[in-house]
Amino acid sequence: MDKKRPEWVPADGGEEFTTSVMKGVESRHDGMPGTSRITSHVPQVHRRQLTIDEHVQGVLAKDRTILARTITLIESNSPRHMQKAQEVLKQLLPYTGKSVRLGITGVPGAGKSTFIEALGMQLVSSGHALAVLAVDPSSSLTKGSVLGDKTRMEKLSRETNCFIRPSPSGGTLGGVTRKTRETCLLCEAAGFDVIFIETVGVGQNEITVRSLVDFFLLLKIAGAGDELQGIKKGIIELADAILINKADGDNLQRAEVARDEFSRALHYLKSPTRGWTPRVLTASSIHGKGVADVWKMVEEFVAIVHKNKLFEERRKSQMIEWIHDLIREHLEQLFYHNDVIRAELPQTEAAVTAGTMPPTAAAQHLLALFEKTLFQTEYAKLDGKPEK
Ligand SMILES: Nc1nc2c(ncn2[C@@H]2O[C@H](COP(=O)(O)OP(=O)(O)OP(=O)(O)O)[C@@H](O)[C@H]2O)c(=O)[nH]1
Ligand SMILES: [Mg+2]
Repeated sequence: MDKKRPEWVPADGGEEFTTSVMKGVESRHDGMPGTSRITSHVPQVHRRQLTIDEHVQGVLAKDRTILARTITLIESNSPRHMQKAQEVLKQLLPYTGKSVRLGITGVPGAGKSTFIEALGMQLVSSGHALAVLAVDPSSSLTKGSVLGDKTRMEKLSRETNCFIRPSPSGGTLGGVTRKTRETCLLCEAAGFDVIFIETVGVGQNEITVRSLVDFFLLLKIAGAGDELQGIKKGIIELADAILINKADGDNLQRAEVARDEFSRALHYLKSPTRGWTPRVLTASSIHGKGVADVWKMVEEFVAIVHKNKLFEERRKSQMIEWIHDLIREHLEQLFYHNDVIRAELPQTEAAVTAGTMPPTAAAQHLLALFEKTLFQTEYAKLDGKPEK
């Protein structure tokens, strides 16, 4: 079958862009056979790749198309694109850092997108430029919610001062974190002063998001039965605020009870942010009630963390953490993709489960083997090279 690649795939993009688009039915919108009336007159021009300078200047000029294409570039896993993306980012770094990054997480259906639409509309109308990055929209739990998000943020997506972008969840090396972090930087350079990162709360995600944002907001719904679960998992400890959403209709009273319960629970927990006491609020995103209070709280928070220097400090330590995350991931990949390790791992695991080898000895054995293969590769590289 004839397959066409999406328009954002660079002309000389290789297999690293695995997505392809199937050719549609050749008929007009009225269902009659023939070429589409809308596109028939448009010449099919293959988009050429932008230069580093065009990426940099385009992002700084707030050109949304170029911003979108630059995000696509940083999302690519091809080493050549990664190198180019790094150069673009390097040049944009001096323009980054001036935003408030808000992480919004909660179980599927908690109302994250609805809340973002409500708060986002308020922010945009008061002159803010807002970027919304929806991480993990294709998570196994919420398949296909990108489409849902588009409709739920319908008004917001039409605003010129708002930029909505789903961040892919898959990929190797750095995965979500690298791509989302770098997308944040690009959005900052493009002048967005508020960045929302929406993610489905499934444990690990919250920890990742915490390491990306200045303010971490946990969305909850009353009576979902997971109140205590959050406390047990330690997720609540990461939150700068908890918002009990859907505080409307029959649910209002339950939401208020939940708010009081959470407030009590928070009282015994350590705040994730020095100088700030986490709060619990209620809101009805669908009716826009209580939404403005969330932003007032965020502004109060930002003033405090700027004053006590935590804002800068946290951003710096997040970047240091980022380096080590990348190194760890790279080493892990090298280890688990190493042929010798792959061959040896099953029998070592079997020896441990059979009780003939202690786990520590097993790990030491595999690591020693790995180190040996690394050195062998290095020696092999030196072989045949003339000595200087
Ligand atoms: N009654 C009421 N319903 C709400 C409220 N906020 C959201 N909803 C509804 O809850 C459903 C889920 O809302 P979303 O905003 O898509 O939730 P989400 O957390 O983004 O969901 P995922 O992206 O799938 O994880 C929708 O049907 C919304 O209309 C609210 O404040 N009150
Ligand atoms: Mg959503």
